[in-house]
Amino acid sequence: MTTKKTFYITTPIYYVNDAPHIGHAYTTLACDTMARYKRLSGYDVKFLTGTDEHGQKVEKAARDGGMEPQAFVNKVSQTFVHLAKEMKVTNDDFIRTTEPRHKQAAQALWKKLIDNGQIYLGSYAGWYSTRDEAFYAMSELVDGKAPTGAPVEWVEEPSYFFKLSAWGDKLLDFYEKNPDFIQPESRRNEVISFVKGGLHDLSVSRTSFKWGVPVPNDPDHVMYVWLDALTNYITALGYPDIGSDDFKKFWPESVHVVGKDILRFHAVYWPAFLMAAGLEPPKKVFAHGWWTNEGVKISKSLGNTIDPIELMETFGQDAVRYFLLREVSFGQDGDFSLQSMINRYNSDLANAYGNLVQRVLSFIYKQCEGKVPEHGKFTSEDKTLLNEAEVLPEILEKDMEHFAFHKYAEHIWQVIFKANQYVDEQKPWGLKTTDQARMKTILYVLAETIRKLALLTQPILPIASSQILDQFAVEDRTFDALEQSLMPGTPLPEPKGVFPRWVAN
Ligand code: ME8
Repeated sequence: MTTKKTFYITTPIYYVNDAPHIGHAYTTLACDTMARYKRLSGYDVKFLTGTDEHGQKVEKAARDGGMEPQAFVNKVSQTFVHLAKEMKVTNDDFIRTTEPRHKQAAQALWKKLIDNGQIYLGSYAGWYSTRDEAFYAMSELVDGKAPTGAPVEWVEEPSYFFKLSAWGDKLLDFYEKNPDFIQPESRRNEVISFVKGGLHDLSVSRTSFKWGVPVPNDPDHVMYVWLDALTNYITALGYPDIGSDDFKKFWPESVHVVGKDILRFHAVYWPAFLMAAGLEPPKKVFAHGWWTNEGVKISKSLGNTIDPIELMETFGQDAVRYFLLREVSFGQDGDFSLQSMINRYNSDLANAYGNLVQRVLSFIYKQCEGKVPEHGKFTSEDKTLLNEAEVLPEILEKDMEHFAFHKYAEHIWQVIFKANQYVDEQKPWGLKTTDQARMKTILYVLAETIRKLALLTQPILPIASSQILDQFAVEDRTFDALEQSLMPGTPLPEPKGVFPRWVAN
């Protein structure tokens, strides 16, 4: 029996203090693209997303909305479930931190940390930002605010502490032995210098409000929302049952994709909690950049959040995915503008990809009796194009290894542009009456190139790729099929266009 390679990918679990916006959609789409890519490459994949429902910030949002926290989180978490469905995201599970399975896991992790002598009772006196759900040292404040710009308040309360200060050297050692753990590289350096600066013990419980997982054996305390939230990644694998199938299969083969705002929690606190509990840290944390809207930070108070559902209704799911993944290098900040969305759509999707598929398919349908054409001997131009498509999967594998979604798209589009150029140079329609055999060979080369391209665009453009593959009557759609070729004579359905040009009304 051969065992498949496994791959576990997670999004952050999103706070349910507010409706999802384009930033949340972005992380989820990136993970979905990677999950699809790995499945097509033959991996056994688990893809997790979900919602972070405890803590002071969510409690406050519920009270501001005049609702009990449980009723409020039940309602808002559904907007995240709905978004994932609308985006056709292929998550295997959706975790909510108010579920019994999660409460059980978080409390079990707590008990393990107590048993291992990693948590002690003390009292906290310092600054706290509810917006960031983070404790800040006096020295970190900038003009009386958190370094993120969030307001802080003075908090004094009994609190349990995690002995984070004891984990600095072990973390540095771990980063050194696992140079790919934090990506991109620049972010890794930031984390290393933060840890080198010295770690303080971390307050991991609160007593001034109740909306959280109760601390085992001390009901006056609720667990600090980040200790609760980070545990979600192992709850979904069946923790505390570390002998469960999913835990054995997927831990620690895991990648946490997060925004750069929450890297410290994932790259410092989380591996320290896990090591302290006797568990292995995850394989990788990838921190991507921040989206702005027409150059301005996206925020509810500025009223400039972008609703991903509205955007998908206007442009379609595939176009939104393509734009977000192609427009900026994954890891860098990016700016959303409607005009650049329209430009990308028209130049790359309508004019380049859509047009290539459309003109080749309709020509084959009319001139080759609706069947995959026979081909003769290939010329050197034919071989060049066929070869471009043949070597592409290897290039793309490297791109995906580095989470370089923008490069993945760019490399595919280079071949799409070459295929369009080949059509223009070979002029198959001009051969209709003079050299049918050559015309068919050209069309075969194009059809086979498009088949490969459509297999490879599946992770970024799942809907259009599937429509294109339908039109070439392709059955096997895994990346194994990249090794095969179209069978001449295969009947094809009547072609339908993909990506019509976007014209503003
Ligand atoms: O931090 N650009 O939840 P959250 C890019 N519950 N990505 C953005 C973005 C933007 N403008 N805005 C949000 C939390 N994001 C915690 C996580 S995990 C154990 C707990 C994305 O609702 C990005 O992935 O504030 C960021 O890290 C995440 O949403 C923050 O979501």
